[in-house]
Amino acid sequence: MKPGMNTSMATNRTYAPVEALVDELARCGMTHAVTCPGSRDAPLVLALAAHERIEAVSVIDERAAGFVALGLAKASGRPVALTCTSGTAAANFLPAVAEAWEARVPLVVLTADRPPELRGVGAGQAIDQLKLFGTFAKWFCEVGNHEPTRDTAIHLRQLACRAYATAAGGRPGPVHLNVPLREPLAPVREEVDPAVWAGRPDGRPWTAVSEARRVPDEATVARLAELVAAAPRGVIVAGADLARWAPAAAVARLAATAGWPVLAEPTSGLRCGPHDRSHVVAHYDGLVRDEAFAADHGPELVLRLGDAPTSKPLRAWLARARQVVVDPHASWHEPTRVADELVVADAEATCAALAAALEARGTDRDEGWLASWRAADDAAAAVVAEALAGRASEPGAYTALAPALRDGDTVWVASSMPIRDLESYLPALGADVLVLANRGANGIDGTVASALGAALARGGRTYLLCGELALVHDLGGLAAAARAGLELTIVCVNNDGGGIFGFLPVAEHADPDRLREHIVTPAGVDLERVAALAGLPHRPASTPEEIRAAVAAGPALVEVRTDRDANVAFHRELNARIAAAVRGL
Ligand SMILES: Cc1ncc(C[n+]2csc(CCOP(=O)(O)OP(=O)(O)O)c2C)c(N)n1
Repeated sequence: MKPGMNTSMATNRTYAPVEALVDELARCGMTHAVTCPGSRDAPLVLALAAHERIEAVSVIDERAAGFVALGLAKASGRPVALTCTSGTAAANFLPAVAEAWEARVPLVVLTADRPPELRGVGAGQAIDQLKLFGTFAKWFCEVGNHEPTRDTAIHLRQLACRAYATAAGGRPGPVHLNVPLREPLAPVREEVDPAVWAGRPDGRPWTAVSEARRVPDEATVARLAELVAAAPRGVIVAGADLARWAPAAAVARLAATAGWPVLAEPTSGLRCGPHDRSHVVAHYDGLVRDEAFAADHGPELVLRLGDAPTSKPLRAWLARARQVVVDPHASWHEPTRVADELVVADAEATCAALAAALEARGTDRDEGWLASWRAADDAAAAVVAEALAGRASEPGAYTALAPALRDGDTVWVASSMPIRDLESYLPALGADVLVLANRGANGIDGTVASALGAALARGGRTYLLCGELALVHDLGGLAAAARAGLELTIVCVNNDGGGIFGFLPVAEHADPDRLREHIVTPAGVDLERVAALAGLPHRPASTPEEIRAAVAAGPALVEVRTDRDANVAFHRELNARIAAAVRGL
């Protein structure tokens, strides 16, 4: 219970229905909300802030607020409310709502609006908010203005249940309720009968929603078991965000039963954690980059769980293989477009049923197959560890914290090279760490705000790994973190622009001056001043050892300066050394 909070204000005809809506969201299980300032949304904001079971965080900038809600929902796995006033405020939610749709993150977006008579007539702060988020919202509802009756209370309570369940259920994603509000917008006292607005007496939701798991039927399991058993040289690809759909132990058990390696993307939950990692291959990007290894290790079958990893060499290698994709939400996230089969079923249940079926029937295992993957991964890990120690490099900066990570830590990884370097070079770890990234739309926007949301959801230590453009892109997120009193630890590689473009053909073919000004875009921002904005100490560091020491001293913005051209050359050298080591096995 929040001390001193008036949890049921029920002060007037505007607040009473809004409070019923908010109370019902809490009854459904909502624990967090993000609020943005305004007058039109004051009833929504104050009702969320006052509710005893909802932790409300206030963020000034709606673009950052959207990503804070996204980070909260992604890290907690639960729908988070996000509210703002009318007008362009609501439009600033779009990037986060788009990412939430693509990445299947549940949000309940509550935009305050002018009532119908004040729309399209030049009233202040009014834009057309109907279906503002287009196809990115799973469900849109114009909540409307209603008479203050029991019927309205029942309608709103069930609407809240539907909003919560729609965001969380099926293919999870954002829902949008547009809430027109009339005066009084302030909590001035009026005669209100609490019985009119009350929910069910025992705190239950108005309508409890249960959703059956999509457990694969016996025939499907038997057919998949035959396929797996007939392919001793198979692999499991544990892709992005799999941790949200299946626990690592279930996938590890299936891998052990089949005798297959698990190519584990960093956000899959399989690369790091206390589960059995004896089948986990972390350096698959470096391995399949080598043509000889890729050709020798063409798999008989690939079972893909989670979204496809980012690695381009892996995607190309996968496209040549026979693939079965387990897709719990029929999302058709199948960028190779050559999968043989899409199994629409719960990932955890499918792994468990398949493992049980294989254990019962037995498999012809090819022990040499797993051993050769393991040996190659170990060789790659040794090369990477030796190459990164004691020197300044981007892969070294992004993987520096690996030995220092502990159970319960959260790592948020920015788009561009940070997620790619982690995918290529982060070794498998025993610490129970949650690694998160925005891989739905791969934006470099909202990175700090997303990490802030994850930190609020999880507590404990949160690390943000990012390039300096992603950091500068989200100064609003940094200001939001400072205002929320949350001290992030940020490891930021400053390579004077977008280092990723040096790896792309545009770097070879574009006019160098135009490339620099319009594509690489050095920000020319002093990160010491950026740190001051966030109230964080600024600590320059270069080697992994220095980075760990800088981080051990407490929350800070750790700046690692690198050179873009040298970084491209170093990646090529490192990948060549991995290939040479693997060929020498
Ligand atoms: C919102 C958004 N705008 C633009 C891009 C295109 N983009 C991809 S990577 C990148 C550069 C990122 O630079 P930085 O964060 O410094 O990381 P680095 O490339 O140096 O690793 C840009 C602009 C994007 N992905 N998202």
